[in-house]
Amino acid sequence: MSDYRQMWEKLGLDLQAHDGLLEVLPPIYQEAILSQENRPRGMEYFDFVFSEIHGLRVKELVDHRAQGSVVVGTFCTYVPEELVIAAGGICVGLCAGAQVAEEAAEQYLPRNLCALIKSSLGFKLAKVCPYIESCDLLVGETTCDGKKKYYEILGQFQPVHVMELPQRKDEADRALWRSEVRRLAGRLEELTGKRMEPESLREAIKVVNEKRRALLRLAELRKSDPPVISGRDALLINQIAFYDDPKRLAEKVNALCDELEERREKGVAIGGAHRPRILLSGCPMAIPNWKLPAIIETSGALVAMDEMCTGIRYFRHLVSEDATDLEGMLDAIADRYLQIDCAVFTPNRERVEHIKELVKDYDIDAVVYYALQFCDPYTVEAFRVKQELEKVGVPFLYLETDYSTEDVGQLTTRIQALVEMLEVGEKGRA
Ligand code: BJ8
Repeated sequence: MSDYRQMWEKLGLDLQAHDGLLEVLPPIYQEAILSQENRPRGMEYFDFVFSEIHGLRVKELVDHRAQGSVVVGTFCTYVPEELVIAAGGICVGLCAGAQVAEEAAEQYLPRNLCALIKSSLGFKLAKVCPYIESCDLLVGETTCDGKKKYYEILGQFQPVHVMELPQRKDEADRALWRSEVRRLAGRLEELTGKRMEPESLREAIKVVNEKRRALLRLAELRKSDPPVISGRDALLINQIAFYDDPKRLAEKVNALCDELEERREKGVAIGGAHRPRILLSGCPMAIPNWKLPAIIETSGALVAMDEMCTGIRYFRHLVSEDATDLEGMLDAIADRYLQIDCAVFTPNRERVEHIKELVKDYDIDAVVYYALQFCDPYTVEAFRVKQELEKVGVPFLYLETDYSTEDVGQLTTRIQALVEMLEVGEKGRA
């Protein structure tokens, strides 16, 4: 990593603060990820990508820009990465998953705001994120109120384009969203000085769909029992999918899936617990937020699936590849993204139905609901999810937390109690 100091300096990072950040990451990674037993060989690539998190990939962004192309940063799965790729750009997810410069962020933001937003601003203010500093444009969206207002502040530091995301899915909303997708395409054309060509957009749709297909293939393999991959490793891959090169990522995920299929055939399972099988549902978990999955998987359970934006919500729907002209492709992109069932929508029946489907498909023993403190959409929607799961007799554990480690003991106690309860139930049925 030391070879990159000049690059970081040029990007305007605070080298001392950045050194501090790079020192704390390896031990967290060791404890949450590398300590697992019998991981698939294919995880080596993702370990390498993580080890180079502020190195090689950032260098690729810098080189890309040196050739006259752009880098665009996003904070939400509603922002269509196809458009960025079609504009010849690289799209990187910027959500942050660690407590950084909280006090500095609280100069701009209220204390009672979710950790994800506070931490994203913290990384910017502390000048420790080479990704955000590499961006020519940040694309925000009107999802929750906190983010909406946060983008106004972020706009004081860097160019920000905000997409107006409707909160319902009626025809008028679809029309608005389709026009917003075109407005973003226009903004990217302005940024690059080039028209968006149908061939580039067609290719971009294919590239992102291929990434989604690979992630879906991996998700399918998580149905295996005994499990061939842990929830933590699957989460790491999903987190990396937000910033790695999409073609390379798809290739590596597919190679890993070949290995996992072989493992399944031979009955080779991961070390650690295989049951109870947990569905994690709720807010996204950005790198390096592995707190909850690590607690669950060291408490004798397995995270078999994640119903979150750093899980299946990110890649579940594909963009239709049927359209032949630019307008048709833009509509297909808008329609695909409007299918996402984030809790900011009302009504949001699809999400509850999807959770119930996942419970069946992944042979889930209990749902652990992960809400970031002060996140209104997900904390409020938890009630509906609980109600519906109770009707079908699925155990539900609601956990509200943030990025600190102060509540690890308390969370562990609650998760262990759930695991014990499920194990007793299992014995009772046997
Ligand atoms: S599509 S989940 S990435 S909005 S946790 S900032 S909602 S207060 S992250 Fe999200 Fe897009 Fe939805 Fe996904 Fe607000 Fe809640 Fe914070 Fe959140």
